[in-house]
Amino acid sequence: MKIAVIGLGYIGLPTAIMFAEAGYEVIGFDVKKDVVDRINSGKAHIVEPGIEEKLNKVVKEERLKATTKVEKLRGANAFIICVQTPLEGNKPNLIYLENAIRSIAEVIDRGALVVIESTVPPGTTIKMAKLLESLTGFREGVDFYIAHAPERVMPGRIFYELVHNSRVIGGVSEKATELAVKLYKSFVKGEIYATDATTAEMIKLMENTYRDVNIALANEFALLAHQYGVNIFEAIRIANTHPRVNIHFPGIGVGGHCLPKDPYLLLSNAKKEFGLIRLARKINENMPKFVATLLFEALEEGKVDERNAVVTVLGLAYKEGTDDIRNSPALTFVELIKDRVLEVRTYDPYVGGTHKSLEDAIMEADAVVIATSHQEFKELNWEEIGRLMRHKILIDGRGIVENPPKGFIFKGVGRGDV
Ligand code: SAJ
Repeated sequence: MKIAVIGLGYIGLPTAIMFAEAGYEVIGFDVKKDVVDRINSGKAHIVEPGIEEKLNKVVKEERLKATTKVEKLRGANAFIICVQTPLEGNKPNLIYLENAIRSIAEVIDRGALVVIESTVPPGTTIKMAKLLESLTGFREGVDFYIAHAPERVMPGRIFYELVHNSRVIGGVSEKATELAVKLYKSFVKGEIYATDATTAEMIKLMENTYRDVNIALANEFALLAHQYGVNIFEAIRIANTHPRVNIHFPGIGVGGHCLPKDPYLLLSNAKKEFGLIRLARKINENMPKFVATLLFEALEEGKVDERNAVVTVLGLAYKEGTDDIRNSPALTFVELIKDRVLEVRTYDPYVGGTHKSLEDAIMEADAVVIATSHQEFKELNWEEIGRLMRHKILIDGRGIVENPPKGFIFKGVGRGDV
């Protein structure tokens, strides 16, 4: 059986490797020639633990080949689409997905299965089925089958999670669901839940929207805590001892390639306007601005003229332990303050930044702002750091500093108690 994987990025490449390891002949397609050349030489273009070794093996054994030529996909029994579905001005751009369907239309044989892994607005898989029908004259459920099988993995744990996470698979026709479930069972050990295509699309988007809305609630609690003089982290910790309460954590914002985008995908095909999800997005999008306010208040308290201030931002990644900076609130924060202060320095042990070492980054700085909760930052000795700074101002955008360090002007998201 031959499987074509279209889009060899963060999800497509690991998925292609899993199918190759499961014993299929896999042909990977990408429009980027440099990516394809790298893969064919056994080298990955993405960072993920274990990927180099696995890729090298399947390439050497000729179980995975990459190509930029649609023609090479001919004869595939299944097409797995893993292309990006970016937002443009809060509206999804499905051009990459449509291009993938157009490519498939050129080479698809009767009986083949098409699986969309890319995150898409509800209703998209059915639309793509219709597009493929109009391009080929084939019929879904008769001549070809199409299903949605959203990915659920977390970067850094992809190979473990691809195998062990449970999955949702929904076909346009029942036969499509059945064929897709059977295919994924070749490497998925977690439970596979079968449903229809639009339900599967909604489930994926609901999962990330649930998280986004709950983080927005935590952020609103944090803003309230400033008015009531409360340490929100203490309050959340105790509230979460209630058996049916699970409040998320407030912070400088919500980044990554999923949470800031998926709520808009969920709303994009809706006929009516809905308030809660959009409001939650706005609350989260506003958090970098709130942290900037804390910074400028602290500078004023410390009698530091903001136009002369040197500010060091610790962390650029969107979340701890990763080098991923997509939609990172740290970047938004830097943009917000850079024209108001003299100098913004950045340091991130995973990403890099303007300074290579922490010491250089904080030397003679007036203020430090924590924007990512990397473990390295949780272990810092603030009294030592304070000795290197020109002014001791610390802004905690991630709630990682429990006790305000001595001699500092300290402010943090949700730290109404200081
Ligand atoms: N964040 C908070 N407070 C919290 C939790 C997270 O401010 O309590 C922030 C993080 O710092 C980060 C952002 O939210 O900036 C997103 O982080 P995340 O860990 O919630 O999500 P992602 O984007 O890394 O991965 C999510 C995951 N979805 C869920 O947990 C429901 C992952 O399982 C999905 O595979 C992924 O989205 C995806 O591809 O959809």
